[in-house]
Amino acid sequence: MDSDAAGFEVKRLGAALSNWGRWGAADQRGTVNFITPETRRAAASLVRSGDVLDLGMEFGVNGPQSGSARFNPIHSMRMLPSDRVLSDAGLVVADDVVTMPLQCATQWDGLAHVGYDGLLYNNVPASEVTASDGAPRNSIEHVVPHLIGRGVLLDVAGYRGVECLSATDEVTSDDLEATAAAQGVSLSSGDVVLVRTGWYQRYLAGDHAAFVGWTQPGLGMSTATWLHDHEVAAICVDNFAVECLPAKEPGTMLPLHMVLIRDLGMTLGEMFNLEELAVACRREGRWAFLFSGIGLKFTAAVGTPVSPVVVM
Ligand code: UVW
Repeated sequence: MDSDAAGFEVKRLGAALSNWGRWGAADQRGTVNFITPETRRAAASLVRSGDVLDLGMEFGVNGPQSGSARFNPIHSMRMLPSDRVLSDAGLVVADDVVTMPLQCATQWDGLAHVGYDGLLYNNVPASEVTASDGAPRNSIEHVVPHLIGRGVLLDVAGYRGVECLSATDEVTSDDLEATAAAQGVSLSSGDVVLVRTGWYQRYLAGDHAAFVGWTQPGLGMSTATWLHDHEVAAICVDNFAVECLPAKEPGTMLPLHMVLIRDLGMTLGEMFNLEELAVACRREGRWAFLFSGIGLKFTAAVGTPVSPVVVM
């Protein structure tokens, strides 16, 4: 298939799976609408030990970025205890400030992050995103307060019997289906699905260049239909870009981003640490849990850093 044909196929798939208008012409929440009070109550009933597992990176100078347009957080102090004593009782204070790209570490990609043919999710013109105003519609603050519900881990690396998928591996819908079946877990509408490839081990090993490099395992295009049909609320992967890089469709750039974000209205979670979670799920013999991924409500932003957790 040449690149024109591949691009056409990506757009054809996007049109077939489109959720535009499904929750109204003014909707800015997309598939997170699948999470309801009812699905949250069911998720809360999964809590057993109350132990919390941290799925996020620290936001600091040792983050994963290594030379691209994105950089690691720059943290500096605005007030130091040594600057002044504030009261007779000896009160001192410290304040700090961080400069960072919102997409530099564990993060959500929101619905204004990517589009094509001049349009973002739900028919919003991409030209609305401006340097001065950011994204007036489809911005992240409409989505992140609602990202708490039932999470399901699909440990594809574990299912395939490897520590980590190889850099050129693509995760297909058949892999997701087979992993869920082998784990004995069924998907429900409104689930947040977390897919483990093992790639996060590159980050833990200090190989940051590989971790955020442009050759890595991830989801392939066939997963778009699977995610749509299972009414998945959000997808999180332990790699840099959710999808495999480079894409298998010739001449396309981030084609799964295009279809999931722009056509389905799905929020994508990237650089999630699923290592300890996989160990805990295997130990307990269960793969569903209460998940919280409430990020920061940056006004008119296209993404947000997040400190996701699971309550076991
Ligand atoms: C990449 O940059 C590859 O992905 P994202 O923009 O979603 O972080």
